[in-house]
Amino acid sequence: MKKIASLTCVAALCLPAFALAEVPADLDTDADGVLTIDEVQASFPEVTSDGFSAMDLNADGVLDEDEVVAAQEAGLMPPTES
Ligand SMILES: [Ca+2]
Ligand SMILES: [Ca+2]
Repeated sequence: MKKIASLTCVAALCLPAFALAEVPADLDTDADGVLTIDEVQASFPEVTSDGFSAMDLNADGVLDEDEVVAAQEAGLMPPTES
């Protein structure tokens, strides 16, 4: 029982951490926490694959929250705050 309780506790602690690392919800249409090029282009058709690659700092093919913030600060992606 003790082990199950501590696992539940860890899971509960992890959830807020994920919530803090969310990408803009209006862009993340499948809500998986990262943006694909399709999701970016759905809102910003002017973003090219080259532009997306420039934003994808770790080159894993998706943008996480840090990369979105960096892209917006660099002017590569328009701000999403309405
Ligand atoms: Ca997504
Ligand atoms: Ca990435």
